[in-house]
Amino acid sequence: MLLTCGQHALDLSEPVVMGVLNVTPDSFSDGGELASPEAALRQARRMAEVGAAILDVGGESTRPGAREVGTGEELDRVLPVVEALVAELELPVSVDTSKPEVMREAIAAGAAMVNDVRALQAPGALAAVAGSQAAVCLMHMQGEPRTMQVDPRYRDVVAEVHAFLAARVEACETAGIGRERVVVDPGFGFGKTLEHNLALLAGLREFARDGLPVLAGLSRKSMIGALTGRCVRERLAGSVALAALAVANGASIIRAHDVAETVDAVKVAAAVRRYR
Ligand code: 8Y4
Repeated sequence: MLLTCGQHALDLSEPVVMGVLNVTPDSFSDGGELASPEAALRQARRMAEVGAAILDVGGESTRPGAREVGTGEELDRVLPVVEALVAELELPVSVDTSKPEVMREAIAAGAAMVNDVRALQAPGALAAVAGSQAAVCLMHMQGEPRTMQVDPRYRDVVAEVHAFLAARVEACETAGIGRERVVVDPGFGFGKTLEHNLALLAGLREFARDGLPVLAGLSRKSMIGALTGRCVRERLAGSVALAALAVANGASIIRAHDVAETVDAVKVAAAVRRYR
């Protein structure tokens, strides 16, 4: 399976790792250490060296309870990093944003993918991607980051998330974004209880069956905290275990903070999946 990703054709015949590069000063996983483009670039080089296939640059914190960021502030954070990464590295660069203006500017700066936790639902977002060759990751979220973890409810979480994503894939096709550049993502932790997250991971094959690449973002998330009692900086083993399980259940792209460890987990899980 090949994903059209701007100038790149990303080979997904084997699952790959997307490295997370936060450029938010308040990012709770990196404690604001990555405020400067230079620091982001150093970390990006390291991720590329240890086997990341794609890098995801995000300037808007979407953690539960996070405040919203203005367009100007997000552009100031993200654009210098996207420009530097595209200039120096061979890998496709993804921009994590829901804002059409940020999408357009990042794509103009060379971004090869838009990773949108709001699945291109903002007015103008479909058009911002349609007029390019960029790929898009359509993610499911119930509610908005500030309040999404307050009593999320589903009748059948796998069926509802699947139906939402199918409708967004269709909206993309209607807007001129062909399936060869679409990735789907159930959105672990985005308006989901532990039980919802487990149901989605167990049911991930349902999503992969449609033939589109499935992205899973589980790295350091609160479901690991709920299952192990561990704080964010102690969640590496849990994250790696979930990455392997997601691959076993059909995921093609694993979004992760700890790239080297996740690349190994993805390789062993892919070997087992291939054998099955
Ligand atoms: C510790 C560190 C605990 C980070 C939680 C978190 C996804 C995503 C995020 C995802 C896609 C996060 C931008 C949330 N998660 N994009 N983005 N899929 N496509 N939380 O699962 O990493 S941010």
